[in-house]
Amino acid sequence: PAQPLAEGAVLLRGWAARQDAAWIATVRQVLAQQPLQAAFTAGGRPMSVRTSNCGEWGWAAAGLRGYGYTRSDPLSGRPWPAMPTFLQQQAQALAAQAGYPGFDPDVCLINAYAVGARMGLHHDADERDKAAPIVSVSLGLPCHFVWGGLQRSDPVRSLRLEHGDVLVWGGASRMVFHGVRPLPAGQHHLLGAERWNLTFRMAQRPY
Ligand code: MD5
Ligand code: FE
Repeated sequence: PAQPLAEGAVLLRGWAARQDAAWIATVRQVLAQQPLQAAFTAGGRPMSVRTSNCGEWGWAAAGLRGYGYTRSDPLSGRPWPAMPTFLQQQAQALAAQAGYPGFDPDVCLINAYAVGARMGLHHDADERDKAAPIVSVSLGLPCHFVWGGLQRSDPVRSLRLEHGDVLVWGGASRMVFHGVRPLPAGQHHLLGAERWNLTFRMAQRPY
């Protein structure tokens, strides 16, 4: 059953675990076309998370050249690989389950965390239509996810996200500040010492 975590935010605990082999095989196919690569902050420093994308658009952080959604990888110049049908359909079904019918993502951003990798507190503001939710799927090692309010200075809550957990962020929760604490060491039977997070977004399409 769907648990509301906050207004507009729905936790579907373990919903991607039942078909985890299909999720992982499909992501590996994307990574064969678009390998994980380090992202760079606006200041030019490498981030600890490595990223890939599939879909019409992708999110790229190319350091001094800025960051945002592009149609092609700024490093290779090649268009992002298409979003596999399996990912598109799963993301739509998960969003509908959370109360967001009509979700039609044009981006799947893939974040890969090695042990120690983290993501600082931020909110996701580059998408055109903030009415569209973001569907987040976690695979592999568990992490400590933190999320707060609409102000950076708001107090944060911590949530352990495990393999197969799905979070749908919409409505009043769409713009909350969030981050990921440094990934604790461990071994996952399918992903080894890594965590993957997939975020499905409507970056340029209207919702
Ligand atoms: C992650 N990724 O675990 C997280 C999961 C990112 C990112 O934060 O930007 O790639 S997505 C969590 C998320 C997305 C949109 C809104 C909210 C959380 N939120 O309202 O807390 O790699
Ligand atoms: Fe984010």
